[in-house]
Amino acid sequence: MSRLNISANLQIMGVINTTPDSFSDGGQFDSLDKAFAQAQHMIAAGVDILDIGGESTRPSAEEVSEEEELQRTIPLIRAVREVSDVPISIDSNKSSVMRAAVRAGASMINSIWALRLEDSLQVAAQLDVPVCLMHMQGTPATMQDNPDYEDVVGEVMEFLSQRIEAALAAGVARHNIIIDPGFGFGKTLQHNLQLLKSLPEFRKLGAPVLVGMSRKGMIGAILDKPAHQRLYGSLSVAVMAAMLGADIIRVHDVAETADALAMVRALGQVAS
Ligand code: 9MG
Repeated sequence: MSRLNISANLQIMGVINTTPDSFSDGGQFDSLDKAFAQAQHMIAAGVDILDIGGESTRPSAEEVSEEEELQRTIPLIRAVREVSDVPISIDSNKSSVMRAAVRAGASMINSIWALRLEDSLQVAAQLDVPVCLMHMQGTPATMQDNPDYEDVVGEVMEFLSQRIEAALAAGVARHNIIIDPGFGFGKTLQHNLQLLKSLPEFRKLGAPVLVGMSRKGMIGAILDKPAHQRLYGSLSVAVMAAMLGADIIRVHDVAETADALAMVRALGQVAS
């Protein structure tokens, strides 16, 4: 019997951040034209889902008004919809932005707050689209000050299990729930590595597992390299996550990740 855990539905989510201060894009894609070009590039490279966000999660990032977030994301969603039917996820924590994004053509919600803000649980239930519930300890502004757990894997699993229950109670369909351990969100390097190693455990919660480690500090801490030099580290952790059972891998470098995951898929298809 094979000990591999490769998902039969392994997918690549491409990060399209429209914030001028996005940590790894360095503001490169801060205009609609540049973000649209980036989306087209990802579509050509075979992306499965585009994740469009208008608010940075960097600790030092400024809060973005609803109006600004709508201006950054909605025209881009509409523009992508005109040229492609690739699934679009809206990375937002404001229920008004979620609603507007789905109206403009998005078909998934990415919630780093696991729908804990405003009336987002109810809105997600009404919109009836897949929703990613992510774990985060603290808030984006303070989460890396002193991440602290007695049992990081147990605590993150317990949190996600409670958020699944809350979503179900609010009327979110079980088949629409995706979970995410939230790499880098209130975690030290050791916490992140423990979570990665324990990824098969998360499948027991009965929902697809999304992971995002691309270009993150955990890679920088190991390689001692800045964000723009973390491609090989990002590909390595994408392959590890795929072999440990992740279903959706959120990345900046879609073409390169597509090649790496094609190799993983080929292994997954070998009869044991
Ligand atoms: C918006 N964002 C940044 N990092 C992320 C991650 O790891 N997972 C999800 N779901 N969203 C993220």
